[in-house]
Amino acid sequence: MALERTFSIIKPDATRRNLTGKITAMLEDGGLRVVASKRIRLTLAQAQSFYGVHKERPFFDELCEFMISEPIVVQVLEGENAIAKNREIMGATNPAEADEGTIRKTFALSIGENSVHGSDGADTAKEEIAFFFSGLELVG
Ligand code: RTP
Ligand code: MG
Repeated sequence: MALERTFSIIKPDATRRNLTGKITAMLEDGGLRVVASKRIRLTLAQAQSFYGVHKERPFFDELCEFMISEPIVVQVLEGENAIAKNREIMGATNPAEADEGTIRKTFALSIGENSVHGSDGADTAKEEIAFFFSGLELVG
């Protein structure tokens, strides 16, 4: 299978606890390569736009407020089957349901403050990468 790229966020609950390095190491140990990375602070409008697909959900406002509460680290990850592999390394959305050894089982505080985001498919990966990075910033 060809190399694939996916988009990842290290969320505010994790940057606040200085877990950027530990989480990145888990992604690398799982077989993914960081081909772009930056620490940024989202505006409310950017968070609402990024999570637009969830705007009718009851947790939308809370999610957007959480995502702007601290800086985040956005990354592009590359590897064989990177989208599915990243979801596997992350674990289930709710840490109580996540498998042992996953990022969310290890670090997440709750279903909302769950330490990482990862694209859920090829189309969203492409859109999410383009939302945060220009082609020049992707160094494979
Ligand atoms: P993500 O998009 O962040 O990778 O996570 P996911 O696919 O596992 O979860 P998704 O259903 O797309 O939800 C996006 C994010 O919204 C927050 N959430 N809060 N309070 C709640 O019930 C609730 N449900 C979801 C989480 O931060 C989740 O990652
Ligand atoms: Mg999702």
